[in-house]
Amino acid sequence: MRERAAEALRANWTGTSTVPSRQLYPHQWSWDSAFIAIGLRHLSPLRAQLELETLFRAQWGDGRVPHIVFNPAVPLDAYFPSPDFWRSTTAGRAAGAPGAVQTSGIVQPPVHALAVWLVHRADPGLSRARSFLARAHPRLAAWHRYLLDRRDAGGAGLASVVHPWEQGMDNSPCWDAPLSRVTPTDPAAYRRADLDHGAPEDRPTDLDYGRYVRLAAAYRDRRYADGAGEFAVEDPSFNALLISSEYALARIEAELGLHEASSAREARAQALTWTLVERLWDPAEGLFFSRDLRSGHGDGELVPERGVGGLVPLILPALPHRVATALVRTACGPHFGLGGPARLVPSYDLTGSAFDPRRYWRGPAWFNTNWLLERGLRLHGERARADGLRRALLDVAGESGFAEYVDPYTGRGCGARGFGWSAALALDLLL
Ligand code: 9YW
Repeated sequence: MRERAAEALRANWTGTSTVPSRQLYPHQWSWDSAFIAIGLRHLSPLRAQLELETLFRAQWGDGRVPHIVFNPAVPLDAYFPSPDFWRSTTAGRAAGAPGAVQTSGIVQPPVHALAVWLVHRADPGLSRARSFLARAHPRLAAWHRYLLDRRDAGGAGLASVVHPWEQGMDNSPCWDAPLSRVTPTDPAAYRRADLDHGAPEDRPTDLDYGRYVRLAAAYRDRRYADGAGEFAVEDPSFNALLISSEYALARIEAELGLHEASSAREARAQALTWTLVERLWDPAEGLFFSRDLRSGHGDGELVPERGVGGLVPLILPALPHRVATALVRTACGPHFGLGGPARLVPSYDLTGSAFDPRRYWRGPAWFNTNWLLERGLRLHGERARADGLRRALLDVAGESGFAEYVDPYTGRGCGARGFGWSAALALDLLL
């Protein structure tokens, strides 16, 4: 298993970073790279450091870390939207996009400080010799500052996403309501490269794509200025990952001798956890929900769809005990089937009307979200459940050839094989 996972990661390594999949995603993706580095550290701590450093070389002047860093050697039509769509070196200039590389202009979940910390811990000697933490620290601090300041569209302290691609679970039913207000771009205006490699019944629909393209083009045309978009959502998974990375950044600061900054950051991470509970927790449902800031009045409204993102705050150490207990109950109940009918936790409510066991983030199980839940269960003392999930994750990863995502009941693989984070996170759990 270790050898096969290592082989998949070697095959996806470009020399400076790792692609999620050679065919479907031939560039560098932001949160993929963070998860990949977490696995890669067991094979080569140096490569794991380079993976993250390559990504941070594409950081913009305003602090944002782009969701894609394009490989100039890959043909333009291999992935849509291609670099010419985003115009990072022209439209992005207003927000400080780097001139030397082409990137997208939206972001992805901030798993990076957590990855930097775990990569450091794998080989502290190498890390010190290369000043890995000292060089990463200002970049991570600027990245978090961007999210907590410029993306605080709701004014409560949480970061909001301006596109479903930013949250990472592209076509989750959680986005159906906020997306329904967006007029789709005419499909004749672009060509979906994803359908060259992925089965249409597994992928987002054309209607979804039209809306993704409209939102991204509008953001680009505003020269990536924040605050005015049609789509603004406070998401529990995105914010939980940010808070978890704030804790990791506090540890990085302590390691660098920045003790005051470290304590202040840790206190803030705790306060943000309570804000997350205040804004997004639904005690009756025992789950976190996304807040659609553009619906209703003033503060927006919670979107009543049960996505796996609503379980992800289980990774937070300062979660009140009653909330953690309720989350575990929900994970093990009929909607997510952990330890019951589901082999792995699905991306969306098994009983939901939009549930589809094959279609991307509308039901299939993903390895990154299951890895996060395994960590969360362990953190909150649920050792037997964590062990069970770890075993299932390893079995399904091996059987499916490190599939991109799987049917949550049968574990049957869908999408790409030899997928970057699936191999990396299996490797991480093996050790
Ligand atoms: C796409 C690369 C990315 C992931 C996202 C996933 C998908 C891109 O692939 O988005 O074209 O649909 O939804 O989370 O980072 O693996």
